[in-house]
Amino acid sequence: MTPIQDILINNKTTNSPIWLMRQAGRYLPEFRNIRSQNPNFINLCLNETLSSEITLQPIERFNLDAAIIFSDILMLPFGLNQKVDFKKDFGPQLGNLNLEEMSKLDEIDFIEKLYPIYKSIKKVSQSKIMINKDLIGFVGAPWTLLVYMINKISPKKELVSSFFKDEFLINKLLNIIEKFLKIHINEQIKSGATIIQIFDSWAGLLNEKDIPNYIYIPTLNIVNHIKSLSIPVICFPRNIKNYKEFCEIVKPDAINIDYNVNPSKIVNELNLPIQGGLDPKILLSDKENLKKNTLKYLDIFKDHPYIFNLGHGVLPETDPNMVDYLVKTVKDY
Ligand code: 1CP
Repeated sequence: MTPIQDILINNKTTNSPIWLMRQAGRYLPEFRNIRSQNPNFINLCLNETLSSEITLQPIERFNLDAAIIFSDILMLPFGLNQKVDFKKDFGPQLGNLNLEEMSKLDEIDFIEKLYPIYKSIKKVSQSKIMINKDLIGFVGAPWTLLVYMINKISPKKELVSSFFKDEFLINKLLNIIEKFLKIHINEQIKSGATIIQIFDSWAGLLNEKDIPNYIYIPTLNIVNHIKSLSIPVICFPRNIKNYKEFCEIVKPDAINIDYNVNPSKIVNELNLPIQGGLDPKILLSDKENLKKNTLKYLDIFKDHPYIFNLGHGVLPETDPNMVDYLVKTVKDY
């Protein structure tokens, strides 16, 4: 059993495995080299040779316990034939929604469109370097995907006031998202993903009254689907108002906390494995400060099943030497 599975399944507290959100990508020179020759981000995700190579880049460099597949949560709307572009210094830009066409979309066509992702997962999982390590497949949560598909650009800080005006559209779209998320998850698992992480990056945008309908119920459906396949699931409902309530209702196998969560408080409130928390900006400071903050998390969680990770993704300006120092600090603990 891998160190991470030991925590997720047996709730072990004696080891401290580590992987990092956004560990594959932007801050690594070897990634930037590939990226500079591949201006189209979607095509890069669909190039199984390069995407499997990028997935393994951080594993070659650092003593991490898991790889996360190089892909994006917006490959789902892409698979549903909504146009998705990644613009430099702007972020994602989606095209118009054609709900009628989307509701008629055939499962086989969706799988075929995303097939290189699954081939890339298979390739990574067969790599020798992955022995005793997990391969994390992932999806966006239904709510976060709904936000991008309707808003068409990153909502950054708030939703447009008209967001909820067409309830028919929202409910119909949520059904489609849920159906194809399950298919996308099935294919990732069949190809070799050993854990699924659900990213709900915009969970913090909702008022309390809307959280059950847009977060708890749709996420629970996905979590239960993953559990039915006997694969552990980690949820990251970033900036959600109430992590405790989320865990009691959705019951993932582990919860990733963001960097605004007070670790000493949450450790007493949650009785499931916890992942993450460290502010990625700490990696931009110095080694002494990094060590101090890393040890703080390790000390607080030393008697709790804990997977070391960050409270959001590795920032592009991070020095890879700092990541190396972080991994070593955790491994030496
Ligand atoms: O320009 C580039 O080089 C592309 C930058 C990039 C990368 C490296 C994007 C664009 N996506 C990714 C990969 C990615 N995205 C991974 C795999 C790599 C890894 O984690 O190591 C993962 C897990 C994601 C997940 C993702 N994509 C999330 C959830 C996590 C989070 O950061 O909150 C979200 C919201 C996205 C959408 C997305 N993809 C890319 C951008 C610029 C955005 C928009 C972010 C925003 O709205 O501000």
